[in-house]
Amino acid sequence: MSLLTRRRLLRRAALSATAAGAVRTGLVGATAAGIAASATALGGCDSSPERRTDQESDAGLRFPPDFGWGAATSAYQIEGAAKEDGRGESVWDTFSHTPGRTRNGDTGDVAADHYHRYAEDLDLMRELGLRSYRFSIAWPRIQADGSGRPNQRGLDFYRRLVDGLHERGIAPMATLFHWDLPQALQDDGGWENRDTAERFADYADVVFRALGDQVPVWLTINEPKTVVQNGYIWGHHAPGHQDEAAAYLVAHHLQLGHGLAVQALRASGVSGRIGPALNLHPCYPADDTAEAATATRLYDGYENRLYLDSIFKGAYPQDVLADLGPDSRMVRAVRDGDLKIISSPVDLLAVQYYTPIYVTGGGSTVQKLPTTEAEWQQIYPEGMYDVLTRVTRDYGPVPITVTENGLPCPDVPGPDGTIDDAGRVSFLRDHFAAAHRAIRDGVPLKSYHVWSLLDNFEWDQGFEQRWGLVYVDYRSQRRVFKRSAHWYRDVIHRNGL
Ligand code: IFM
Repeated sequence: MSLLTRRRLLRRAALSATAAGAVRTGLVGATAAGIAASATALGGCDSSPERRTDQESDAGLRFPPDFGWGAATSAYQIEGAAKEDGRGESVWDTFSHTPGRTRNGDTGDVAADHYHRYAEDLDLMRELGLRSYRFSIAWPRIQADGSGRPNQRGLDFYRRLVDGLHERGIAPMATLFHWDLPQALQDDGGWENRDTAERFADYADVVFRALGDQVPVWLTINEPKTVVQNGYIWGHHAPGHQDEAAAYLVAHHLQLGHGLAVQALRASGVSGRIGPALNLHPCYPADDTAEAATATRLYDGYENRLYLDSIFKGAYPQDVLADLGPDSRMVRAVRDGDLKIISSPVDLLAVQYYTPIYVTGGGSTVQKLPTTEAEWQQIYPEGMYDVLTRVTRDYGPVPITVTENGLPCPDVPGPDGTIDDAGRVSFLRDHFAAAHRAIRDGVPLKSYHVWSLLDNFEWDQGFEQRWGLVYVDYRSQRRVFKRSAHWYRDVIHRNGL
């Protein structure tokens, strides 16, 4: 086990096993280093003290004329209808139904009932003025067991959805895999099994041929890093393993699946554009020491370059490979030609930005900034600028879409029924302003999707964290625009702040 991962695991063991997230930054490390004295766990939704712009100077910022203002969701988090119309079981059905795995035992069985209420939700999107909607397709709806003959009723649902988007003037953006792997494939080894990457390409081909005439943008695999870290190192996401050797093997097969799906799109003759959806975390040294700078470089390798270098440069980063060691399962699994597949040319990069990471000389992490209700998330809008400019600088001018950015707030309807999530408004305004600066400085950013359209099933956190622009009363399934939704509608209308 690599030094870096051993430290992470030790830290994880000391953390309370509650919060969700792609990164587990170290509250414990923070205490040890004494650095986080200024960090406040807001547990709320206040605006960031780190903002670099003020509201007045942001006012008047205008985005490019055709900018794709959007919002994002994923299938398991909103659809419900877990057993309908031939849908098979996914790893998240298994995981969420296992006692103790999710907060309050919540599952995605019903979630926001979007499968039945999609038409109402499409109307909400129109009311918001969305120009783009990013959703995911549930693989087990299309192939219940992950392979073989497609389930027409599953395909029909997504056909109705994309048709409904077009009718409302909203461009569909479809993610092929947002973590709901068919359980049957997991039973055969899941992403540890190279064959899953092949199955994924077959499934992608089915979907391209069925919906390709109506979907202009495809995203392959959502946040492979989260599957690697949360699903296979920490184990608080499906499939719930704690096995680092397997984790990086999974990282390779996920990326192989990505590359094969890109090739499948080209082979299908469908004209859509395609790219990966990566959650990128800017890594900064926690102090001015040379040790912190060195440790930060390796941390960045695991967080970012492990996925960017392979896709855009056709090579895994040497420092990460060296840290994993030549006998690691991942290094042994890479076959001749794999990196060529993984680096099949893409049309765009989807960036998901939530938090920075501060790395100490010892290779652990500390929190230096206020967090949100998601304890792993520190609020740092400038990180959006840094991530966007970095990928353009290091990987060339590939068109970028932000496919996720947002925060959870403890949204409770007031006596008059309105939901005043002022902190979400500040958060989004600051991140939009940072994105605008990146565009000004040459980043080809084409669109921006807020996470999320609706409150939804936040994985191991169940329904307690509310990430939506639109409030969902899970008992009645009533939807209510939060203040942020009204504000976002005005932003879209003005095309700026
Ligand atoms: O809800 C998740 C989403 O599924 C993937 N990106 C991070 C979000 C917030 O944790």
